[in-house]
Amino acid sequence: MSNQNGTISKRAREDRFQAHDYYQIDDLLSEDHLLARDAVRTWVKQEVSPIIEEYSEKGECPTHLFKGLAEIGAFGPSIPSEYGGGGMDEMAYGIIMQELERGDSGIRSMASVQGSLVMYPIYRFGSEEQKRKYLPKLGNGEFIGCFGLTEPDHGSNPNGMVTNIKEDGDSYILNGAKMWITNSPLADVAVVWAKDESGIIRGVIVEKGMKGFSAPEIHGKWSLRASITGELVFEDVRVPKSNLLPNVQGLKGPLSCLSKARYGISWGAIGAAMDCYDSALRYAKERSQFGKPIAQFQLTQKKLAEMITEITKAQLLAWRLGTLADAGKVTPAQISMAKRNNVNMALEVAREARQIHGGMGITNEYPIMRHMMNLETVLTYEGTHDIHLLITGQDITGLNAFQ
Ligand code: TGC
Ligand code: FAD
Repeated sequence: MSNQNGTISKRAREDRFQAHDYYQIDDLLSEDHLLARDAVRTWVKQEVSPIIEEYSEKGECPTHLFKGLAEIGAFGPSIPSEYGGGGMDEMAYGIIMQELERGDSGIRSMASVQGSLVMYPIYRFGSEEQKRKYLPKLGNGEFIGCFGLTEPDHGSNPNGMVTNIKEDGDSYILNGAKMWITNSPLADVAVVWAKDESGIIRGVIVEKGMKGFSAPEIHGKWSLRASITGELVFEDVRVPKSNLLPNVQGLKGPLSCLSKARYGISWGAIGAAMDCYDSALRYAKERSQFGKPIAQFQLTQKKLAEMITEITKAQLLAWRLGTLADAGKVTPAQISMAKRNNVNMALEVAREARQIHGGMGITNEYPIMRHMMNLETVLTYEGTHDIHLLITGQDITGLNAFQ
């Protein structure tokens, strides 16, 4: 299909992936960060970009990419390599998420869940035996994992969960259901959060094939269509006591995994925004109306100038977050601010980019609508836009709006 200028879509796709480094943030990164960034950028360009529109349209997860993601070190980049991770720092982890989400938020999700929500809790809260059993296979993509926190009636308020475990000899009996779980229909391993008989939240590792455990797919999503989402249903599932994560109790267990994943999302969203900006800038220079390129109109320049300004501010926020994370000084509330700001920024950039593309902006010739629809999920999962505002509100006032 040709666009209104007669140029073909293939060219638009091949030309994408311009670097946008308005404030020379590359100067703040190490050689290793730049190498990781370039390797993932190349992989996304070769493996994701050529297929992603098709998979999104079909509403199908490109499962063959799990192996490639493992090979480029996208699963647990900051988990030590002896446990199957990448052995890199938090900055590198963020940069990798940015490059993956430049391709598609669903591809970044595949990596976020595997690394930050499955490998990380096992690494941080698991026994040595659990780490040795699961982490290498999750790191190399042999196992796919998922993270079950949200329930049908408990999304923003996970503390209200009703999924529960009861002791029975050398096992726990697990009952309940989780909803909106990325990768669940494919997962070999699920990290599930459930209340024990004292009402304390505990983490258990549930394996595919355990009797009474099923993971039906959720259909009908208009967002994150290349990522598979499902439920987790537990009907008297017998889970060996050795599958309990021994080193954490309470809501801070799952929330600290979320901190890790939200950090990655605050970087990832910048990648989606950059891809939309790239496409809009190129289109504005190529597309003429009233005898001149639309990039020459002041209103188009305003849109583009504001887009790159917001992207640059988000990059600086993410970079600073990375330095704080690497110094071990980052707070959950700082991560909330960056997740909320950067995802919202990316969604606004996608909307402006869509306008610049005119009618072409709604087609699959350009990545804009796919990113825009994806970002509606990213704005909601890992804590909604408003929940993160209230976390900031609580942090600065000392007053809890959730009670
Ligand atoms: P609250 O009393 O504030 O906290 C309970 C305990 O947890 C500690 N804590 C944290 N620890 C680490 N990291 C964080 N981010 C933390 N936030 C809080 C806190 O210090 C306390 O510890 P302690 O020792 O005193 O017990 O809890 P609350 O019940 O008032 O809830 C607070 C609230 C609403 C902010 C929280 O529950 C929340 O964040 N809600 C949003 C839920 C959410 O984000 N769900 C995400 C599900 S997973 C997902 O979406 C994956 S998408 C994956 C993909 O495809 O990429
Ligand atoms: P609700 O909590 O019902 O919120 C509805 C609205 O009410 C929102 O606008 C919210 O901001 C607002 N609201 C709620 N409480 C307040 C308040 N106190 N003050 C003001 N406003 C409030 N979860 C997992 O556990 N694992 C996963 O892998 C996972 N993957 C996901 C993948 C997709 C595609 C999607 C869409 C979701 C996924 N989630 C996952 C779930 C996600 O984290 C939740 O959807 C999210 O936390 C919001 O919960 P909810 O959808 O139940 O909305």
